[in-house]
Amino acid sequence: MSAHPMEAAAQAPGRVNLLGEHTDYNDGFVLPIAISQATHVRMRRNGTSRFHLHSAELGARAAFTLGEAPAEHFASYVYGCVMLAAAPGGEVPGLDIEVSSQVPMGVGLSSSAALEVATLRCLRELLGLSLDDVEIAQLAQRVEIEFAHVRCGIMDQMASSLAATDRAVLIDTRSLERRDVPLPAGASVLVLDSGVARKLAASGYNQRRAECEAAAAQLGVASLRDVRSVSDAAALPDPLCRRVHHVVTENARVMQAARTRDPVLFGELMNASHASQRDDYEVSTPEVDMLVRLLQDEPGVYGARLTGGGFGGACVALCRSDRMADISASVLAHYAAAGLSGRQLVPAQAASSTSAR
Ligand code: GAF
Repeated sequence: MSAHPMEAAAQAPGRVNLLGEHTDYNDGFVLPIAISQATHVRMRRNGTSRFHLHSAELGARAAFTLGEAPAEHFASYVYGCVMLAAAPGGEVPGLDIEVSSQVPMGVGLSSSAALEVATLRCLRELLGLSLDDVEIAQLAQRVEIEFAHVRCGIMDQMASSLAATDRAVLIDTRSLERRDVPLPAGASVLVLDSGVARKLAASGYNQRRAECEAAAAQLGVASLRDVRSVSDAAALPDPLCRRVHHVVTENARVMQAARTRDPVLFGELMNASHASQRDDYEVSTPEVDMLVRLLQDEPGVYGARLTGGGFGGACVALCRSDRMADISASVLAHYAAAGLSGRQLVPAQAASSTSAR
Protein backbone atom coordinates (compact mmCIF):
# COMPACT_ATOMS: atom_id res chain seq x y z
CA MET A 1 0.00 0.00 0.00
CA SER A 2 1.14 3.55 -0.66
CA ALA A 3 2.44 5.93 1.99
CA HIS A 4 -0.27 8.52 1.21
CA PRO A 5 -2.54 9.37 4.14
CA MET A 6 -5.96 7.78 4.44
CA GLU A 7 -8.84 9.91 3.14
CA ALA A 8 -11.76 8.53 5.14
CA ALA A 9 -12.23 6.67 8.41
CA ALA A 10 -15.26 5.16 10.12
CA GLN A 11 -16.11 2.70 12.84
CA ALA A 12 -19.07 0.61 13.98
CA PRO A 13 -19.65 -1.38 17.19
CA GLY A 14 -20.52 -5.00 17.84
CA ARG A 15 -23.72 -5.69 19.75
CA VAL A 16 -25.08 -7.98 22.41
CA ASN A 17 -28.72 -8.97 22.23
CA LEU A 18 -30.46 -8.82 25.63
CA LEU A 19 -33.71 -10.47 24.50
CA GLY A 20 -35.46 -11.43 21.26
CA GLU A 21 -33.49 -14.30 19.73
CA HIS A 22 -34.40 -15.73 16.31
CA THR A 23 -37.32 -13.33 16.14
CA ASP A 24 -35.90 -10.91 13.55
CA TYR A 25 -36.33 -13.19 10.51
CA ASN A 26 -39.88 -13.78 11.76
CA ASP A 27 -40.64 -10.02 11.56
CA GLY A 28 -40.60 -9.81 15.37
CA PHE A 29 -39.03 -7.75 18.16
CA VAL A 30 -35.43 -7.55 19.41
CA LEU A 31 -33.66 -5.73 22.24
CA PRO A 32 -29.92 -5.33 21.53
CA ILE A 33 -27.36 -2.92 22.99
CA ALA A 34 -24.06 -1.83 21.39
CA ILE A 35 -20.79 -2.98 23.01
CA SER A 36 -17.71 -0.80 23.46
CA GLN A 37 -15.59 -2.89 21.06
CA ALA A 38 -15.74 -1.63 17.47
CA THR A 39 -14.42 -2.30 13.98
CA HIS A 40 -12.45 0.52 12.33
CA VAL A 41 -12.07 0.98 8.57
CA ARG A 42 -9.88 3.49 6.74
CA MET A 43 -9.66 4.07 2.98
CA ARG A 44 -7.83 6.05 0.31
CA ARG A 45 -8.07 6.14 -3.48
CA ASN A 46 -5.10 4.33 -5.03
CA GLY A 47 -5.42 5.61 -8.61
CA THR A 48 -6.15 2.14 -10.07
CA SER A 49 -9.28 0.05 -10.53
CA ARG A 50 -8.11 -2.53 -7.97
CA PHE A 51 -9.00 -2.83 -4.30
CA HIS A 52 -6.30 -3.78 -1.78
CA LEU A 53 -7.53 -4.88 1.63
CA HIS A 54 -5.30 -5.30 4.65
CA SER A 55 -5.89 -6.27 8.27
CA ALA A 56 -2.76 -6.32 10.40
CA GLU A 57 -4.62 -7.99 13.26
CA LEU A 58 -5.95 -10.84 11.17
CA GLY A 59 -2.63 -11.05 9.36
CA ALA A 60 -4.76 -11.00 6.21
CA ARG A 61 -4.46 -9.40 2.82
CA ALA A 62 -6.77 -9.61 -0.18
CA ALA A 63 -7.14 -7.95 -3.56
CA PHE A 64 -10.11 -7.74 -5.90
CA THR A 65 -11.70 -5.78 -8.69
CA LEU A 66 -15.41 -5.01 -9.11
CA GLY A 67 -17.06 -8.17 -10.41
CA GLU A 68 -14.14 -10.44 -9.43
CA ALA A 69 -14.92 -11.68 -5.90
CA PRO A 70 -12.02 -12.40 -3.51
CA ALA A 71 -11.48 -15.96 -2.26
CA GLU A 72 -10.83 -14.85 1.35
CA HIS A 73 -13.96 -15.05 3.52
CA PHE A 74 -13.32 -11.85 5.52
CA ALA A 75 -12.75 -9.94 2.27
CA SER A 76 -16.15 -11.01 0.89
CA TYR A 77 -17.87 -8.63 3.35
CA VAL A 78 -15.84 -5.65 2.15
CA TYR A 79 -16.25 -6.73 -1.47
CA GLY A 80 -20.04 -6.91 -0.97
CA CYS A 81 -20.10 -3.39 0.49
CA VAL A 82 -18.12 -2.00 -2.45
CA MET A 83 -20.33 -3.82 -4.97
CA LEU A 84 -23.54 -2.48 -3.41
CA ALA A 85 -22.08 1.03 -3.08
CA ALA A 86 -21.22 0.88 -6.79
CA ALA A 87 -24.78 -0.10 -7.80
CA PRO A 88 -26.87 1.02 -9.51
CA GLY A 89 -24.70 2.93 -11.92
CA GLY A 90 -22.43 4.30 -9.18
CA GLU A 91 -18.70 4.28 -9.58
CA VAL A 92 -16.20 3.29 -6.92
CA PRO A 93 -12.53 3.98 -7.72
CA GLY A 94 -9.83 1.49 -6.69
CA LEU A 95 -9.08 1.80 -2.97
CA ASP A 96 -6.56 0.83 -0.33
CA ILE A 97 -8.59 -0.34 2.67
CA GLU A 98 -7.34 -1.03 6.18
CA VAL A 99 -9.44 -2.88 8.74
CA SER A 100 -8.85 -3.30 12.46
CA SER A 101 -11.31 -4.70 14.97
CA GLN A 102 -11.69 -5.25 18.69
CA VAL A 103 -15.06 -7.03 18.30
CA PRO A 104 -14.61 -10.66 19.41
CA MET A 105 -15.19 -12.91 16.39
CA GLY A 106 -17.33 -16.01 16.06
CA VAL A 107 -19.06 -15.71 19.47
CA GLY A 108 -22.38 -14.05 18.59
CA LEU A 109 -21.41 -10.39 19.10
CA SER A 110 -21.90 -9.37 15.43
CA SER A 111 -18.33 -8.92 14.25
CA SER A 112 -19.48 -9.31 10.63
CA ALA A 113 -22.22 -6.66 10.97
CA ALA A 114 -19.66 -4.29 12.52
CA LEU A 115 -17.35 -4.84 9.53
CA GLU A 116 -20.18 -4.27 7.04
CA VAL A 117 -21.51 -1.13 8.75
CA ALA A 118 -18.04 0.38 9.28
CA THR A 119 -17.11 -0.28 5.63
CA LEU A 120 -20.36 1.24 4.33
CA ARG A 121 -19.96 4.28 6.61
CA CYS A 122 -16.43 4.76 5.32
CA LEU A 123 -17.61 4.49 1.70
CA ARG A 124 -20.40 6.98 2.50
CA GLU A 125 -17.85 9.46 3.80
CA LEU A 126 -15.32 8.96 0.99
CA LEU A 127 -17.81 9.03 -1.88
CA GLY A 128 -20.42 11.38 -0.38
CA LEU A 129 -23.14 8.71 -0.66
CA SER A 130 -26.59 9.79 0.42
CA LEU A 131 -27.48 6.97 2.84
CA ASP A 132 -29.06 7.30 6.28
CA ASP A 133 -28.30 4.90 9.12
CA VAL A 134 -31.29 2.65 8.40
CA GLU A 135 -30.31 2.43 4.72
CA ILE A 136 -26.77 1.53 5.81
CA ALA A 137 -28.21 -1.31 7.94
CA GLN A 138 -30.37 -2.53 5.05
CA LEU A 139 -27.41 -2.56 2.65
CA ALA A 140 -25.28 -4.33 5.28
CA GLN A 141 -27.92 -7.05 5.63
CA ARG A 142 -27.90 -7.51 1.85
CA VAL A 143 -24.11 -7.93 1.99
CA GLU A 144 -24.50 -10.71 4.56
CA ILE A 145 -27.20 -12.49 2.53
CA GLU A 146 -25.90 -11.98 -1.03
CA PHE A 147 -22.14 -12.09 -0.49
CA ALA A 148 -21.58 -14.08 2.76
CA HIS A 149 -24.57 -16.35 2.00
CA VAL A 150 -26.10 -16.18 5.51
CA ARG A 151 -29.89 -15.68 5.40
CA CYS A 152 -29.85 -13.48 8.50
CA GLY A 153 -32.47 -11.06 9.79
CA ILE A 154 -31.73 -7.36 10.22
CA MET A 155 -31.11 -7.15 13.98
CA ASP A 156 -27.30 -7.16 13.91
CA GLN A 157 -26.94 -4.54 11.21
CA MET A 158 -29.61 -2.27 12.77
CA ALA A 159 -27.88 -2.58 16.15
CA SER A 160 -24.42 -1.87 14.76
CA SER A 161 -25.73 1.11 12.79
CA LEU A 162 -28.11 2.62 15.38
CA ALA A 163 -27.60 1.28 18.91
CA ALA A 164 -25.78 3.01 21.77
CA THR A 165 -23.69 1.44 24.54
CA ASP A 166 -25.57 3.03 27.46
CA ARG A 167 -29.14 1.87 26.68
CA ALA A 168 -30.81 -0.91 24.75
CA VAL A 169 -32.90 -0.32 21.67
CA LEU A 170 -36.25 -1.99 21.03
CA ILE A 171 -36.55 -2.68 17.30
CA ASP A 172 -39.65 -3.78 15.44
CA THR A 173 -37.93 -5.69 12.64
CA ARG A 174 -41.02 -5.47 10.40
CA SER A 175 -41.52 -1.68 10.43
CA LEU A 176 -37.95 -0.86 11.61
CA GLU A 177 -39.50 1.48 14.19
CA ARG A 178 -37.40 1.67 17.32
CA ARG A 179 -37.18 3.28 20.73
CA ASP A 180 -34.57 3.51 23.46
CA VAL A 181 -34.93 1.25 26.50
CA PRO A 182 -32.78 2.26 29.51
CA LEU A 183 -31.30 -0.60 31.53
CA PRO A 184 -32.92 -1.05 34.97
CA ALA A 185 -31.26 1.20 37.58
CA GLY A 186 -28.18 -0.34 39.19
CA ALA A 187 -27.95 -3.11 36.60
CA SER A 188 -25.20 -3.75 34.02
CA VAL A 189 -24.55 -6.16 31.20
CA LEU A 190 -21.96 -8.93 31.53
CA VAL A 191 -21.02 -11.17 28.58
CA LEU A 192 -18.99 -14.35 29.00
CA ASP A 193 -17.74 -16.56 26.18
CA SER A 194 -18.46 -20.28 26.62
CA GLY A 195 -15.40 -21.15 24.55
CA VAL A 196 -17.58 -23.43 22.40
CA ALA A 197 -16.94 -22.78 18.70
CA ARG A 198 -20.14 -22.19 16.73
CA LYS A 199 -19.48 -25.00 14.24
CA LEU A 200 -23.09 -25.80 13.39
CA ALA A 201 -24.14 -22.17 13.43
CA ALA A 202 -24.57 -21.61 9.67
CA SER A 203 -26.35 -24.88 8.86
CA GLY A 204 -28.42 -24.87 12.06
CA TYR A 205 -29.40 -21.25 11.58
CA ASN A 206 -30.62 -21.79 8.02
CA GLN A 207 -32.50 -24.92 9.13
CA ARG A 208 -34.31 -23.02 11.93
CA ARG A 209 -35.24 -20.30 9.48
CA ALA A 210 -36.63 -22.85 7.02
CA GLU A 211 -38.65 -24.47 9.83
CA CYS A 212 -40.16 -21.08 10.74
CA GLU A 213 -41.08 -20.45 7.10
CA ALA A 214 -42.67 -23.91 6.84
CA ALA A 215 -44.64 -23.31 10.05
CA ALA A 216 -45.84 -19.90 8.84
CA ALA A 217 -46.95 -21.41 5.51
CA GLN A 218 -48.88 -24.20 7.29
CA LEU A 219 -50.55 -21.65 9.58
CA GLY A 220 -51.40 -19.40 6.63
CA VAL A 221 -49.60 -16.31 7.96
CA ALA A 222 -46.99 -14.10 6.29
CA SER A 223 -44.57 -14.68 9.17
CA LEU A 224 -44.60 -16.04 12.72
CA ARG A 225 -44.99 -12.45 13.97
CA ASP A 226 -48.62 -12.82 12.92
CA VAL A 227 -49.32 -15.86 15.12
CA ARG A 228 -51.45 -14.47 17.96
CA SER A 229 -51.32 -17.33 20.46
CA VAL A 230 -49.23 -20.46 20.98
CA SER A 231 -52.44 -22.49 20.91
CA ASP A 232 -52.75 -21.62 17.20
CA ALA A 233 -49.70 -23.82 16.59
CA ALA A 234 -50.82 -26.80 18.70
CA ALA A 235 -51.80 -28.85 15.64
CA LEU A 236 -48.40 -28.44 13.94
CA PRO A 237 -46.07 -31.47 13.96
CA ASP A 238 -43.01 -31.49 16.20
CA PRO A 239 -40.56 -29.69 16.05
CA LEU A 240 -42.50 -26.95 14.19
CA CYS A 241 -44.91 -26.38 17.08
CA ARG A 242 -41.99 -25.87 19.47
CA ARG A 243 -40.26 -23.47 17.08
CA VAL A 244 -43.48 -21.41 16.93
CA HIS A 245 -43.80 -21.61 20.71
CA HIS A 246 -40.33 -20.08 21.08
CA VAL A 247 -40.93 -17.25 18.62
CA VAL A 248 -44.37 -16.28 19.99
CA THR A 249 -43.27 -16.37 23.64
CA GLU A 250 -39.95 -14.63 22.87
CA ASN A 251 -41.73 -11.71 21.20
CA ALA A 252 -43.94 -11.38 24.28
CA ARG A 253 -40.87 -11.45 26.56
CA VAL A 254 -39.20 -8.65 24.58
CA MET A 255 -42.28 -6.42 24.85
CA GLN A 256 -42.59 -7.10 28.60
CA ALA A 257 -38.89 -6.40 29.21
CA ALA A 258 -39.08 -3.15 27.23
CA ARG A 259 -41.88 -1.94 29.53
CA THR A 260 -40.38 -2.81 32.92
CA ARG A 261 -37.82 -0.95 35.01
CA ASP A 262 -37.60 -3.89 37.42
CA PRO A 263 -34.29 -5.77 37.08
CA VAL A 264 -35.75 -8.86 38.77
CA LEU A 265 -38.55 -9.17 36.21
CA PHE A 266 -36.12 -8.38 33.37
CA GLY A 267 -33.84 -11.17 34.62
CA GLU A 268 -36.69 -13.67 34.89
CA LEU A 269 -37.56 -12.94 31.26
CA MET A 270 -33.93 -13.61 30.27
CA ASN A 271 -33.97 -16.93 32.16
CA ALA A 272 -37.21 -17.93 30.45
CA SER A 273 -35.69 -16.96 27.10
CA HIS A 274 -32.77 -19.31 27.71
CA ALA A 275 -35.07 -22.21 28.61
CA SER A 276 -37.03 -21.55 25.43
CA GLN A 277 -33.88 -21.46 23.28
CA ARG A 278 -32.66 -24.68 24.90
CA ASP A 279 -35.90 -26.71 24.88
CA ASP A 280 -38.09 -25.29 22.10
CA TYR A 281 -35.63 -23.79 19.65
CA GLU A 282 -32.75 -26.21 20.38
CA VAL A 283 -29.91 -23.78 19.67
CA SER A 284 -27.97 -24.25 22.94
CA THR A 285 -25.20 -26.69 23.87
CA PRO A 286 -24.47 -28.50 27.18
CA GLU A 287 -21.50 -26.21 27.88
CA VAL A 288 -23.55 -23.06 27.24
CA ASP A 289 -26.32 -24.45 29.47
CA MET A 290 -23.75 -24.98 32.23
CA LEU A 291 -22.37 -21.44 31.92
CA VAL A 292 -25.89 -19.97 31.96
CA ARG A 293 -26.78 -22.05 35.04
CA LEU A 294 -23.62 -20.91 36.86
CA LEU A 295 -24.52 -17.30 36.06
CA GLN A 296 -28.14 -17.73 37.15
CA ASP A 297 -27.03 -19.30 40.47
CA GLU A 298 -24.57 -16.50 41.29
CA PRO A 299 -25.73 -13.88 43.84
CA GLY A 300 -26.21 -10.51 42.14
CA VAL A 301 -27.26 -11.98 38.77
CA TYR A 302 -30.83 -11.05 37.79
CA GLY A 303 -30.92 -13.33 34.75
CA ALA A 304 -28.77 -14.95 32.05
CA ARG A 305 -29.16 -16.53 28.64
CA LEU A 306 -27.43 -17.59 25.45
CA THR A 307 -27.08 -14.59 23.13
CA GLY A 308 -26.78 -14.38 19.33
CA GLY A 309 -27.33 -17.09 16.75
CA GLY A 310 -26.46 -19.92 19.16
CA PHE A 311 -24.88 -23.39 18.78
CA GLY A 312 -22.10 -22.18 21.11
CA GLY A 313 -20.68 -18.70 21.62
CA ALA A 314 -21.43 -16.13 24.30
CA CYS A 315 -23.88 -15.80 27.21
CA VAL A 316 -25.28 -12.49 28.44
CA ALA A 317 -26.28 -11.71 32.02
CA LEU A 318 -27.97 -8.76 33.68
CA CYS A 319 -26.10 -8.17 36.94
CA ARG A 320 -25.98 -5.84 39.89
CA SER A 321 -23.43 -3.24 38.71
CA ASP A 322 -21.52 -3.31 42.01
CA ARG A 323 -21.07 -7.13 41.83
CA MET A 324 -19.97 -7.48 38.18
CA ALA A 325 -16.27 -8.18 38.73
CA ASP A 326 -16.92 -10.73 41.52
CA ILE A 327 -19.64 -12.47 39.50
CA SER A 328 -17.41 -12.82 36.46
CA ALA A 329 -14.45 -14.16 38.46
CA SER A 330 -16.57 -16.63 40.43
CA VAL A 331 -18.50 -18.01 37.45
CA LEU A 332 -15.39 -18.39 35.29
CA ALA A 333 -13.63 -20.20 38.17
CA HIS A 334 -16.51 -22.67 38.55
CA TYR A 335 -16.61 -23.15 34.76
CA ALA A 336 -12.86 -23.86 34.74
CA ALA A 337 -13.30 -26.33 37.61
CA ALA A 338 -15.59 -28.28 35.29
CA GLY A 339 -12.73 -28.45 32.77
CA LEU A 340 -14.10 -25.72 30.50
CA SER A 341 -12.47 -22.50 29.42
CA GLY A 342 -14.47 -19.28 29.30
CA ARG A 343 -13.52 -15.61 29.26
CA GLN A 344 -15.07 -12.22 29.91
CA LEU A 345 -15.94 -10.29 26.76
CA VAL A 346 -18.12 -7.43 28.08
CA PRO A 347 -17.16 -5.20 29.81
CA ALA A 348 -14.04 -5.40 27.63
CA GLN A 349 -10.87 -6.28 29.50
CA ALA A 350 -7.44 -5.34 28.22
CA ALA A 351 -6.32 -8.96 27.84
CA SER A 352 -9.51 -10.37 26.31
CA SER A 353 -10.89 -7.54 24.20
CA THR A 354 -8.29 -7.86 21.50
CA SER A 355 -8.18 -11.64 21.32
CA ALA A 356 -10.16 -13.09 18.46
CA ARG A 357 -10.81 -16.67 17.56
C1 GAF B 1 -27.67 -13.97 14.07
C2 GAF B 1 -28.37 -13.29 12.90
F1 GAF B 1 -27.46 -12.63 12.12
C3 GAF B 1 -29.45 -12.33 13.39
O1 GAF B 1 -30.15 -11.80 12.28
C4 GAF B 1 -30.41 -13.02 14.36
O2 GAF B 1 -31.29 -13.86 13.67
C5 GAF B 1 -29.64 -13.80 15.43
O3 GAF B 1 -28.64 -14.65 14.88
C6 GAF B 1 -30.55 -14.65 16.28
O4 GAF B 1 -31.42 -13.84 17.01
O5 GAF B 1 -26.97 -13.04 14.84
